[in-house]
Amino acid sequence: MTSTEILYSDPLKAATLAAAEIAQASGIATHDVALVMGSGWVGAVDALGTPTFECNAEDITGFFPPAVEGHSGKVRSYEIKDGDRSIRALVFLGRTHLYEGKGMEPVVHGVRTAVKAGCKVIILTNACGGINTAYRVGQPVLIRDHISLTAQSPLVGATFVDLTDLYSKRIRSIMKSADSSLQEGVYVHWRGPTYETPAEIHMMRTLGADLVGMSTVPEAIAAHALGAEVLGISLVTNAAAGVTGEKLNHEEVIAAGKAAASSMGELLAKTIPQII
Ligand code: 8IG
Repeated sequence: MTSTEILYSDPLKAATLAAAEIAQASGIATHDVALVMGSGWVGAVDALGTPTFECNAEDITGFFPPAVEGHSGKVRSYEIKDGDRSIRALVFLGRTHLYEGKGMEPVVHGVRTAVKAGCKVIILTNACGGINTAYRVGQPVLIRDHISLTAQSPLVGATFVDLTDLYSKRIRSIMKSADSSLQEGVYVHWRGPTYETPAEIHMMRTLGADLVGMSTVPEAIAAHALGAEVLGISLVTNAAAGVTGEKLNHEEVIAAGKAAASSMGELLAKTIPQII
């Protein structure tokens, strides 16, 4: 069987194999925390120091080459020192999205691999549109809860997983103690690849959403279902459709991400030792 066939026929086995390959190649038997760096967040990892290991994700079982600009498709290991304690962070630079049309398995393979690699906490970052008109471009927002509009789940069968504390209250409160200006919001998952129409954004706001994006929700569910604690952070990189009257473009997203990356990275570097 090819690596892709294993992913689709037995995703948890693919994740177990991928975790073993990362342990073997990096020399780090278990990792403590995983970070998935979305569009615009890649520069934030510089604040974690120099990686002790890096490889191309596509060289590991079940991973595909990157499909989006701003997503480099690397897997790295970092050592974060906290006194005499050493925290091992597994970092995915980029992710697979539902709109790529490869189905759900590649979308959640990274977080499943991270859990199999030992990670108890999964930090999911993304760039998103701001539906809440109080948000400004370049502002990070903690995901408090989500609304799924894709009608797709990474889980199959009679797995009735509770999602009442999907985005860990414990971790959100650590983040807010570290930066009291952090806001929380409800993230709505839109399949894409088109952005929304202004009418769809109006609908989402009416439903109670503050942020809109094309990722994170399946990964949060898959990680939680395997017992990991989840933090989701969105960087608002554009006002959602119809909010300002301007059109949306991907370049704006990349630029806003670049501008905010270093302060986001410092926040993560500072809070990870408190979270783990
Ligand atoms: I960045 O406005 C980014 N990702 N669905 N809508 C959706 N995804 C996004 C948006 C947006 N901005």
